[in-house]
Amino acid sequence: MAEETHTPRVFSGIKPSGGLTLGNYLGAIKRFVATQGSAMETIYCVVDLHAITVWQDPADLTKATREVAAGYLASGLDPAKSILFNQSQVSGHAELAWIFNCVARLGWMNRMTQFKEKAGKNAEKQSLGLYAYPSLMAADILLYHATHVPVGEDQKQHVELTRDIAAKFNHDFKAGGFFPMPEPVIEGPATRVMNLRDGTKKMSKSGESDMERINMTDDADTIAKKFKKARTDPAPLPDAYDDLADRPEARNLVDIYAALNDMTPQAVIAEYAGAGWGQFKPALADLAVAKLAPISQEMERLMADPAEIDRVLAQGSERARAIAAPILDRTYDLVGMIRGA
Ligand code: AQP
Repeated sequence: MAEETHTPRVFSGIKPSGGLTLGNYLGAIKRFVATQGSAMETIYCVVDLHAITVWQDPADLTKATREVAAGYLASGLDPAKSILFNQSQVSGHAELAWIFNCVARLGWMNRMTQFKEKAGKNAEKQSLGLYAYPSLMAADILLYHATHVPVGEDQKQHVELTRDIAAKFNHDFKAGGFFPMPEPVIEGPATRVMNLRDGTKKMSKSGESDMERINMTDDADTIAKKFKKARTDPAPLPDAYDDLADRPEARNLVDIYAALNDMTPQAVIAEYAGAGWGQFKPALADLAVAKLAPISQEMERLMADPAEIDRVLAQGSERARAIAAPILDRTYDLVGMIRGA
Protein backbone atom coordinates (compact mmCIF):
# COMPACT_ATOMS: atom_id res chain seq x y z
CA MET A 1 0.00 0.00 0.00
CA ALA A 2 1.27 3.51 -0.85
CA GLU A 3 2.64 5.74 1.90
CA GLU A 4 0.05 8.22 3.13
CA THR A 5 0.53 11.79 4.16
CA HIS A 6 -1.33 12.77 7.28
CA THR A 7 -2.83 16.16 7.94
CA PRO A 8 -1.33 17.49 11.18
CA ARG A 9 -3.88 16.89 13.93
CA VAL A 10 -3.65 17.19 17.71
CA PHE A 11 -5.30 14.77 20.16
CA SER A 12 -5.04 14.64 23.92
CA GLY A 13 -7.19 13.73 26.89
CA ILE A 14 -7.66 13.95 30.64
CA LYS A 15 -9.08 11.26 32.90
CA PRO A 16 -12.05 12.23 35.08
CA SER A 17 -10.64 10.25 38.00
CA GLY A 18 -11.05 13.12 40.45
CA GLY A 19 -10.78 16.88 40.49
CA LEU A 20 -8.26 18.60 38.23
CA THR A 21 -4.87 19.50 39.69
CA LEU A 22 -2.35 22.21 38.95
CA GLY A 23 -0.34 19.41 37.24
CA ASN A 24 -3.19 18.77 34.80
CA TYR A 25 -3.54 22.50 34.21
CA LEU A 26 0.12 23.34 33.60
CA GLY A 27 1.14 20.03 31.99
CA ALA A 28 -1.90 19.70 29.78
CA ILE A 29 -4.87 22.13 29.66
CA LYS A 30 -2.91 25.40 29.48
CA ARG A 31 -0.87 23.98 26.62
CA PHE A 32 -3.96 22.55 24.88
CA VAL A 33 -5.50 26.02 24.87
CA ALA A 34 -2.28 27.50 23.44
CA THR A 35 -2.36 25.02 20.53
CA GLN A 36 -5.91 25.94 19.64
CA GLY A 37 -6.38 28.17 16.62
CA SER A 38 -3.07 27.06 15.06
CA ALA A 39 -3.15 25.47 11.63
CA MET A 40 -3.76 22.08 13.24
CA GLU A 41 -7.15 20.62 14.04
CA THR A 42 -7.37 20.08 17.81
CA ILE A 43 -9.32 17.29 19.47
CA TYR A 44 -9.56 17.17 23.27
CA CYS A 45 -11.24 14.45 25.22
CA VAL A 46 -12.45 13.61 28.71
CA VAL A 47 -11.27 10.02 28.81
CA ASP A 48 -13.93 8.43 30.99
CA LEU A 49 -13.14 4.89 29.79
CA HIS A 50 -9.62 5.33 31.19
CA ALA A 51 -10.98 6.57 34.51
CA ILE A 52 -12.80 3.29 35.21
CA THR A 53 -9.56 1.28 35.05
CA VAL A 54 -9.67 1.92 38.79
CA TRP A 55 -12.97 1.96 40.71
CA GLN A 56 -15.07 5.08 40.23
CA ASP A 57 -18.33 5.65 42.02
CA PRO A 58 -20.80 6.25 39.14
CA ALA A 59 -22.17 9.54 40.49
CA ASP A 60 -18.63 10.79 41.15
CA LEU A 61 -17.58 9.81 37.62
CA THR A 62 -20.44 11.82 36.11
CA LYS A 63 -19.51 14.83 38.23
CA ALA A 64 -15.79 14.53 37.49
CA THR A 65 -16.48 14.21 33.75
CA ARG A 66 -18.42 17.48 33.83
CA GLU A 67 -15.74 19.07 36.02
CA VAL A 68 -12.94 18.18 33.58
CA ALA A 69 -15.07 19.52 30.71
CA ALA A 70 -15.71 22.70 32.74
CA GLY A 71 -11.96 22.95 33.43
CA TYR A 72 -11.18 22.83 29.73
CA LEU A 73 -13.85 25.44 28.90
CA ALA A 74 -13.03 27.76 31.81
CA SER A 75 -9.34 27.72 30.81
CA GLY A 76 -10.23 29.01 27.36
CA LEU A 77 -10.90 25.94 25.26
CA ASP A 78 -13.37 27.07 22.62
CA PRO A 79 -15.68 24.28 21.36
CA ALA A 80 -16.01 26.19 18.08
CA LYS A 81 -12.25 25.93 17.51
CA SER A 82 -11.55 22.54 19.12
CA ILE A 83 -13.54 19.33 19.33
CA LEU A 84 -14.36 18.61 22.98
CA PHE A 85 -16.15 15.41 24.00
CA ASN A 86 -16.12 12.49 26.39
CA GLN A 87 -14.58 9.28 25.14
CA SER A 88 -17.41 6.81 25.83
CA GLN A 89 -19.73 8.69 23.44
CA VAL A 90 -17.55 7.60 20.52
CA SER A 91 -17.62 3.80 20.49
CA GLY A 92 -14.72 3.65 18.02
CA HIS A 93 -12.26 4.15 20.91
CA ALA A 94 -13.24 0.83 22.50
CA GLU A 95 -13.51 -0.94 19.13
CA LEU A 96 -10.06 0.10 17.94
CA ALA A 97 -8.60 -0.65 21.38
CA TRP A 98 -9.73 -4.29 20.99
CA ILE A 99 -7.93 -4.58 17.67
CA PHE A 100 -4.83 -3.02 19.24
CA ASN A 101 -5.06 -5.47 22.16
CA CYS A 102 -4.50 -8.11 19.51
CA VAL A 103 -1.56 -6.20 17.97
CA ALA A 104 0.32 -5.12 21.11
CA ARG A 105 2.55 -7.73 22.76
CA LEU A 106 2.46 -8.70 26.44
CA GLY A 107 6.17 -7.89 26.69
CA TRP A 108 5.48 -4.30 25.62
CA MET A 109 2.77 -3.90 28.26
CA ASN A 110 5.04 -5.38 30.92
CA ARG A 111 7.49 -2.53 30.38
CA MET A 112 4.95 0.22 31.11
CA THR A 113 6.15 2.02 34.22
CA GLN A 114 2.79 3.67 34.95
CA PHE A 115 1.15 0.25 35.44
CA LYS A 116 3.97 -0.80 37.77
CA GLU A 117 3.65 2.43 39.75
CA LYS A 118 -0.13 2.27 40.00
CA ALA A 119 -0.35 -1.45 40.64
CA GLY A 120 2.48 -1.49 43.19
CA LYS A 121 2.72 -4.81 45.00
CA ASN A 122 -0.92 -5.60 44.24
CA ALA A 123 -0.67 -6.23 40.51
CA GLU A 124 -2.77 -9.41 40.76
CA LYS A 125 -5.67 -7.46 42.18
CA GLN A 126 -5.72 -4.76 39.50
CA SER A 127 -8.25 -4.68 36.70
CA LEU A 128 -7.35 -6.06 33.30
CA GLY A 129 -8.32 -2.61 32.01
CA LEU A 130 -5.52 -0.90 33.97
CA TYR A 131 -3.02 -3.26 32.36
CA ALA A 132 -4.47 -2.69 28.86
CA TYR A 133 -4.79 1.10 29.37
CA PRO A 134 -1.92 1.97 26.95
CA SER A 135 -3.63 0.08 24.15
CA LEU A 136 -6.81 2.14 24.66
CA MET A 137 -4.66 5.27 24.69
CA ALA A 138 -3.13 4.22 21.35
CA ALA A 139 -6.67 3.82 20.01
CA ASP A 140 -7.65 7.29 21.29
CA ILE A 141 -4.83 8.85 19.29
CA LEU A 142 -4.88 6.70 16.16
CA LEU A 143 -8.67 6.69 15.76
CA TYR A 144 -8.24 10.27 14.55
CA HIS A 145 -4.91 9.73 12.77
CA ALA A 146 -3.55 12.30 15.20
CA THR A 147 0.05 13.33 14.57
CA HIS A 148 0.78 15.41 17.69
CA VAL A 149 -0.01 14.51 21.28
CA PRO A 150 0.63 17.21 23.90
CA VAL A 151 1.14 15.43 27.22
CA GLY A 152 3.03 15.67 30.49
CA GLU A 153 6.29 13.76 30.86
CA ASP A 154 4.49 10.85 32.58
CA GLN A 155 2.67 9.92 29.37
CA LYS A 156 5.71 9.87 27.06
CA GLN A 157 6.16 6.10 27.29
CA HIS A 158 2.52 5.53 26.31
CA VAL A 159 2.86 7.71 23.19
CA GLU A 160 6.01 5.75 22.28
CA LEU A 161 4.03 2.53 22.66
CA THR A 162 1.36 4.03 20.39
CA ARG A 163 4.05 4.40 17.72
CA ASP A 164 5.06 0.75 18.18
CA ILE A 165 1.44 -0.37 17.83
CA ALA A 166 0.93 1.80 14.72
CA ALA A 167 4.12 0.43 13.12
CA LYS A 168 3.23 -3.21 13.88
CA PHE A 169 -0.32 -2.79 12.59
CA ASN A 170 0.92 -1.11 9.39
CA HIS A 171 3.45 -3.91 8.92
CA ASP A 172 1.24 -6.91 9.80
CA PHE A 173 -1.68 -5.74 7.66
CA LYS A 174 0.51 -4.39 4.84
CA ALA A 175 -1.15 -1.05 5.44
CA GLY A 176 1.71 1.21 4.31
CA GLY A 177 1.54 4.37 6.38
CA PHE A 178 -2.17 4.01 7.22
CA PHE A 179 -1.61 4.83 10.90
CA PRO A 180 0.71 7.82 11.44
CA MET A 181 3.61 7.82 13.91
CA PRO A 182 2.37 10.38 16.45
CA GLU A 183 4.83 12.69 18.19
CA PRO A 184 4.61 13.36 21.93
CA VAL A 185 4.77 17.11 22.47
CA ILE A 186 6.34 17.69 25.89
CA GLU A 187 7.27 21.34 26.32
CA GLY A 188 7.61 24.11 28.86
CA PRO A 189 8.80 24.31 32.46
CA ALA A 190 5.95 22.22 33.93
CA THR A 191 6.00 18.93 32.05
CA ARG A 192 6.17 17.18 35.42
CA VAL A 193 4.67 19.12 38.31
CA MET A 194 5.70 17.40 41.50
CA ASN A 195 3.90 16.56 44.72
CA LEU A 196 4.16 19.43 47.25
CA ARG A 197 5.14 17.06 50.08
CA ASP A 198 7.61 14.92 48.13
CA GLY A 199 9.45 16.45 45.20
CA THR A 200 10.35 13.05 43.79
CA LYS A 201 6.69 12.10 43.15
CA LYS A 202 4.33 13.52 40.54
CA MET A 203 1.37 15.67 41.65
CA SER A 204 -1.69 13.45 41.05
CA LYS A 205 -5.45 13.75 41.40
CA SER A 206 -5.55 10.51 43.34
CA GLY A 207 -2.57 11.14 45.66
CA GLU A 208 -3.27 10.22 49.29
CA SER A 209 -3.23 13.65 50.90
CA ASP A 210 -5.00 16.76 49.64
CA MET A 211 -2.05 18.81 50.95
CA GLU A 212 0.25 17.32 48.29
CA ARG A 213 -1.62 18.93 45.39
CA ILE A 214 -3.25 22.19 44.35
CA ASN A 215 -6.74 21.51 43.02
CA MET A 216 -8.06 23.84 40.38
CA THR A 217 -11.07 24.48 42.58
CA ASP A 218 -9.07 25.35 45.74
CA ASP A 219 -9.87 28.78 47.20
CA ALA A 220 -7.23 31.45 47.84
CA ASP A 221 -6.72 30.54 51.52
CA THR A 222 -6.27 26.86 50.73
CA ILE A 223 -3.75 27.60 47.97
CA ALA A 224 -1.76 29.89 50.29
CA LYS A 225 -1.84 27.28 53.07
CA LYS A 226 -0.70 24.46 50.76
CA PHE A 227 2.24 26.44 49.38
CA LYS A 228 3.19 27.62 52.87
CA LYS A 229 3.30 24.01 54.09
CA ALA A 230 4.98 22.72 50.90
CA ARG A 231 8.17 20.84 51.72
CA THR A 232 11.39 22.73 50.89
CA ASP A 233 14.96 22.77 52.13
CA PRO A 234 16.46 25.45 54.39
CA ALA A 235 18.68 27.11 51.72
CA PRO A 236 17.55 30.27 49.93
CA LEU A 237 17.08 30.35 46.16
CA PRO A 238 20.44 30.18 44.36
CA ASP A 239 21.91 32.46 41.68
CA ALA A 240 21.69 29.84 38.95
CA TYR A 241 18.80 27.50 38.03
CA ASP A 242 21.22 24.61 37.51
CA ASP A 243 22.06 24.76 41.22
CA LEU A 244 18.54 23.42 41.88
CA ALA A 245 19.38 20.09 40.21
CA ASP A 246 19.59 18.26 43.57
CA ARG A 247 16.82 20.24 45.25
CA PRO A 248 13.64 18.69 43.75
CA GLU A 249 11.13 20.48 45.99
CA ALA A 250 12.74 23.89 45.47
CA ARG A 251 13.02 23.34 41.74
CA ASN A 252 9.37 22.30 41.55
CA LEU A 253 8.18 25.54 43.13
CA VAL A 254 10.36 27.59 40.76
CA ASP A 255 9.07 25.62 37.78
CA ILE A 256 5.47 26.14 38.86
CA TYR A 257 6.07 29.88 39.20
CA ALA A 258 7.64 29.98 35.73
CA ALA A 259 4.84 28.03 34.08
CA LEU A 260 2.10 30.08 35.74
CA ASN A 261 3.74 33.34 34.72
CA ASP A 262 4.80 32.29 31.20
CA MET A 263 8.48 32.82 31.91
CA THR A 264 11.54 30.62 31.99
CA PRO A 265 12.70 29.15 35.32
CA GLN A 266 16.01 30.98 34.71
CA ALA A 267 14.13 34.29 34.66
CA VAL A 268 12.43 33.38 37.96
CA ILE A 269 15.84 32.69 39.49
CA ALA A 270 17.18 35.98 38.14
CA GLU A 271 14.33 37.76 39.95
CA TYR A 272 14.45 35.82 43.22
CA ALA A 273 18.16 34.89 43.62
CA GLY A 274 18.96 34.89 47.34
CA ALA A 275 15.30 35.04 48.40
CA GLY A 276 14.19 32.85 51.31
CA TRP A 277 10.99 30.78 51.34
CA GLY A 278 9.28 33.38 53.52
CA GLN A 279 9.46 35.68 50.50
CA PHE A 280 9.08 33.24 47.61
CA LYS A 281 6.18 31.09 48.84
CA PRO A 282 3.73 33.99 49.40
CA ALA A 283 4.69 35.43 45.98
CA LEU A 284 4.01 32.03 44.41
CA ALA A 285 0.68 31.69 46.25
CA ASP A 286 -0.42 35.18 45.09
CA LEU A 287 0.50 34.35 41.51
CA ALA A 288 -1.33 31.00 41.62
CA VAL A 289 -4.45 32.63 43.07
CA ALA A 290 -4.36 35.40 40.45
CA LYS A 291 -4.15 32.83 37.64
CA LEU A 292 -6.46 30.14 39.03
CA ALA A 293 -9.23 32.19 40.69
CA PRO A 294 -10.84 33.38 37.42
CA ILE A 295 -10.73 29.80 36.11
CA SER A 296 -12.24 28.25 39.21
CA GLN A 297 -14.97 30.91 39.31
CA GLU A 298 -15.83 30.16 35.70
CA MET A 299 -15.78 26.41 36.42
CA GLU A 300 -18.27 26.97 39.23
CA ARG A 301 -20.53 28.94 36.91
CA LEU A 302 -20.39 26.24 34.25
CA MET A 303 -20.96 23.43 36.75
CA ALA A 304 -24.21 25.11 37.80
CA ASP A 305 -25.62 24.24 34.37
CA PRO A 306 -24.74 20.56 33.76
CA ALA A 307 -27.18 20.30 30.83
CA GLU A 308 -25.15 22.88 28.93
CA ILE A 309 -21.89 20.97 29.54
CA ASP A 310 -23.59 17.76 28.39
CA ARG A 311 -24.78 19.54 25.24
CA VAL A 312 -21.25 20.73 24.41
CA LEU A 313 -19.91 17.19 24.93
CA ALA A 314 -22.65 15.67 22.76
CA GLN A 315 -21.96 18.10 19.93
CA GLY A 316 -18.22 17.43 20.16
CA SER A 317 -18.89 13.67 20.08
CA GLU A 318 -20.80 14.02 16.83
CA ARG A 319 -17.88 15.84 15.22
CA ALA A 320 -15.41 13.31 16.61
CA ARG A 321 -17.48 10.40 15.28
CA ALA A 322 -17.46 11.95 11.81
CA ILE A 323 -13.64 11.88 11.74
CA ALA A 324 -13.34 8.47 13.40
CA ALA A 325 -15.91 6.50 11.38
CA PRO A 326 -14.06 6.30 8.02
CA ILE A 327 -10.76 5.52 9.79
CA LEU A 328 -12.38 2.70 11.77
CA ASP A 329 -14.10 1.37 8.63
CA ARG A 330 -10.77 1.21 6.81
CA THR A 331 -9.19 -0.49 9.80
CA TYR A 332 -11.86 -3.22 9.76
CA ASP A 333 -11.33 -3.63 6.00
CA LEU A 334 -7.57 -3.99 6.48
CA VAL A 335 -8.09 -6.60 9.21
CA GLY A 336 -10.48 -8.52 6.96
CA MET A 337 -13.75 -8.05 8.81
CA ILE A 338 -16.96 -8.24 6.74
CA ARG A 339 -19.13 -5.17 7.06
CA GLY A 340 -22.57 -4.66 5.51
CA ALA A 341 -22.40 -3.61 1.85
N1 AQP B 1 1.86 16.35 37.74
C1 AQP B 1 1.75 16.55 36.44
N2 AQP B 1 2.60 17.36 35.78
C2 AQP B 1 2.48 17.59 34.45
N3 AQP B 1 1.50 17.03 33.70
C3 AQP B 1 0.62 16.22 34.32
N4 AQP B 1 -0.43 15.54 33.88
C4 AQP B 1 -1.00 14.86 34.90
N5 AQP B 1 -0.33 15.10 36.03
C5 AQP B 1 0.69 15.94 35.71
C6 AQP B 1 -0.85 15.53 32.49
O1 AQP B 1 -2.25 15.79 32.46
C7 AQP B 1 -2.80 15.06 31.37
C8 AQP B 1 -3.99 14.28 31.84
O2 AQP B 1 -3.55 13.28 32.73
P1 AQP B 1 -4.61 12.26 33.29
O3 AQP B 1 -5.42 12.90 34.31
O4 AQP B 1 -5.38 11.67 32.17
O5 AQP B 1 -3.74 11.09 33.83
P2 AQP B 1 -2.60 11.06 34.88
O6 AQP B 1 -1.34 11.53 34.24
O7 AQP B 1 -2.59 9.68 35.45
O8 AQP B 1 -3.07 12.12 35.96
P3 AQP B 1 -3.18 11.96 37.50
O9 AQP B 1 -3.52 13.30 38.05
O10 AQP B 1 -1.93 11.32 38.05
O11 AQP B 1 -4.43 11.03 37.67
P4 AQP B 1 -4.62 9.79 38.62
O12 AQP B 1 -4.12 10.19 39.97
O13 AQP B 1 -6.08 9.51 38.62
O14 AQP B 1 -3.86 8.68 38.00
C9 AQP B 1 -1.70 14.18 30.78
O15 AQP B 1 -1.18 14.83 29.63
C10 AQP B 1 -0.68 14.15 31.87
O16 AQP B 1 0.62 13.95 31.36
